[in-house]
Amino acid sequence: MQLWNGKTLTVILLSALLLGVLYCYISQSYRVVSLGSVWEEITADGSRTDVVTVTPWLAPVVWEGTFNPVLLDSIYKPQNISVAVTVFAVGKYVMFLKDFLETAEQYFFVGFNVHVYVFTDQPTKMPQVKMGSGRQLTVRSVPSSKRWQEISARRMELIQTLIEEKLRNRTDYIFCLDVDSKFHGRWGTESLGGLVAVIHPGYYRDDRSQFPYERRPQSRAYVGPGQGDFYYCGGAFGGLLQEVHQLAKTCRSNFEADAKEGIEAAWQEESHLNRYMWINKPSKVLSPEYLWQDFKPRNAEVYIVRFSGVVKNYAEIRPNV
Ligand code: UD2
Repeated sequence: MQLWNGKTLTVILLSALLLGVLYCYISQSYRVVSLGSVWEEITADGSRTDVVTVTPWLAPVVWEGTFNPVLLDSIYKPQNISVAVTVFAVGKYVMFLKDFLETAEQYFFVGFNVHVYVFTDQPTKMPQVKMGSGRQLTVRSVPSSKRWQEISARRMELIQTLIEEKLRNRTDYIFCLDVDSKFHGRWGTESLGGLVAVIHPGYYRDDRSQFPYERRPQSRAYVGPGQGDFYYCGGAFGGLLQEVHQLAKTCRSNFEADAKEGIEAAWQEESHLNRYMWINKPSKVLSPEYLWQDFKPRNAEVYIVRFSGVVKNYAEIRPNV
C-alpha cells in the first residue's frame, strides 16, 4: 500500500512537472502568436508612459511613438482620401507663404491627394511653388483689414463658406493652419479623425486654472472655472469636412453675436474654438508636436517637432498693435 502510494506520488509529481513545462511552452507560443505581427508593429517605437496618450473620453492623443505610420498609410491609401488645407496670408503675412507651402510639400500628407487653399489680399504676390503629383493649390482673394484680430477671426467665416461652396461632397478631410509656420517632420494619416484639435504648446504643462480661456460669462466663448479639458491652438485644427463645417459655423456665429454686443473674446476665434471643443469633445487630439513655437526650446517629451510657428516681430508685421 505504501509502495503504491510512493509510486502514485512520483507519477503525480512528474505529471505536474510535465504539465507545468507544457503550460509554459504553450503560453509562450501563444504570446508570440497573439502579440505577434500587429502588436509588435504598434509598439515597435516603444510605448509612451511619460505623456497622456488617451483622453478621459477615450480619444487618442497623438505623440511620436504611439502609432505606426506605415500601417496607418496602408489603411488610408486604398481609400484614396482627399485632404484640404486652408491658410490665410493677409497683409505682410504673405512673406510666410513660401516656406509654409514648400515645407508642406515635403512633410504634409506626402503621397496623398492634397488641395491647399490660400486666402490672400495680394494674389499677385503668390510665391511660385512646385506642387507634387496629386497636389493642388488654389488662391482665393479676400479683403485686407486694418485689424489683425479681424483677419484672424474672419477665418471661421471663410472656412465655412469654402466648405459650403467648394468642398462639400468632394473632400474628405480639412485642416486649417496658421501661415507663419513651417513643417519640420511628418504630419500624415495619424492626424485623421472626426474632429481634431491640437494642444497648445504654451500651456500643456500648466494647470487648467492657468489656461487663457475667455473668462467673461457675457461672451459666448466663456469657459468657467474648473471647466475645459486642454487649451487648444487656434493655429491648427481639422477633421472630417462636416465636423469642421459645424465648428466653423458655430464659432463664426458666436463671434458675430458677441461682436454685436461689443464683446471680443480674449483670443478671438481661438477662444471660441476652445469653448466649442469643450462642449464637442475632439475625437482625436494632437500633441504639441503638431504646433510647436520656434522660440520655445524643445521639451524632453517632444521627440519630434512636426510643425512650428516661426519667430516673428508682431509690431512689424501686424497692421495694428
Ligand atoms: C494665436 C493663434 C492663432 C489665433 C490667434 C488669436 C497659434 C499658434 N496661433 O496666434 O491661430 O488663434 O492667436 O487670434 O495657435 N493673419 C494674417 N495677417 C495678419 C494677421 C494674421 O494673414 O495681419 C493670419 C495668418 O494666417 C496668421 C493667423 O491669421 O497665421 C493668426 O494670426 P497671428 O499668427 O498673428 O496670431 P498669434 O500669433 O497671436
